[in-house]
Amino acid sequence: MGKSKSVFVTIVGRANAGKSSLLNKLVGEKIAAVSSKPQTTRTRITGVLTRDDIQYVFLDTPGVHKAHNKLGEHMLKAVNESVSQGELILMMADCTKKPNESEKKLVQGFSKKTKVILAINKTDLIREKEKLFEIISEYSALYDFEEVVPISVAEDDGLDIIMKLFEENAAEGPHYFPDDKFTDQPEKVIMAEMIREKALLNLNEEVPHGIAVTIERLNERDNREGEAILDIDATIYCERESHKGILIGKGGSMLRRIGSQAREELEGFFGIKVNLQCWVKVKEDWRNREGLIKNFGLE
Ligand SMILES: Nc1nc2c(ncn2[C@@H]2O[C@H](COP(=O)(O)OP(=O)(O)OP(=O)(O)O)[C@@H](O)[C@H]2O)c(=O)[nH]1
Ligand SMILES: [Mg+2]
Repeated sequence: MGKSKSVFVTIVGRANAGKSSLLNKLVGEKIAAVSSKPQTTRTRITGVLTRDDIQYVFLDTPGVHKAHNKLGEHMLKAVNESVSQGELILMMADCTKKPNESEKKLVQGFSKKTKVILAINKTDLIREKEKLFEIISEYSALYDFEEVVPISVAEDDGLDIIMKLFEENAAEGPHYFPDDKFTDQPEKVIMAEMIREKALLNLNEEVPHGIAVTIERLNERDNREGEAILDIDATIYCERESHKGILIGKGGSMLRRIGSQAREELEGFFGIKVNLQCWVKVKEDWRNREGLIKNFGLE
């Protein structure tokens, strides 16, 4: 064994670039919710990977966007705080999109002493190399990046290159987390996020953005066959009475679908049979109410 080393990598970028997908891939566990809807991630999520003597600590952050409510402002604050603390930043872009205003603002906030690597993701979606070069040069004009690396998280392409760059930036020092730990997310938060992810997957337009999930009760017991079962009671909050109807669906079909997809993932992750009960409640316009944002742990 060599000397103990660690490196902190803050992952930032536009919404939907694939930041959380990358976090999950690098850590090797599904710890962050992923969806095709922008603003999936709402708080900073820590993922940890310990390989031999090096501990990599990845900080996934909400995608930068133009905030339309108080929750959006909290999300951007989480990004700005993470950026100012970061030793090393991995900015993620989407090779099918040109830089937007939020990304321009983001790079302006980078401190001169922080190294920033740019990963241009989703190269699997682009056929002509010319297009990729165009995007690379547009981003390179925005900021003096240490390195620019085209990657595809979906196809596991280029991830070895960025890992190598992280490794080169590891500094001698203690491991900040136990070597077998892979996230700082409490169990209940992981559960709630799995349920929210399934809601995002199944709902459209305004409804998914106004969803919040809380875990009300957890209880482990043995069933009659002596098999361990985890009872989970969850509340899914939405913003309007009309959204509640959509969330429950015809004869409860939508809520059942979300519940059964979530249960399957929960069982796989926690390695135990799960009995999941989901309840739906309305909290009018909660994304603009500080008290509720705080209650949902999104402050
Ligand atoms: N084709 C393709 N899709 C990808 C790739 N990486 C991620 N995606 C998809 O892009 C979408 C967004 O992924 P996320 O990981 O949730 O993106 P994010 O940057 O964390 O988004 P926010 O949390 O909203 O900021 C999902 O549908 C992913 O499956 C990739 O390399 N190729
Ligand atoms: Mg995310």
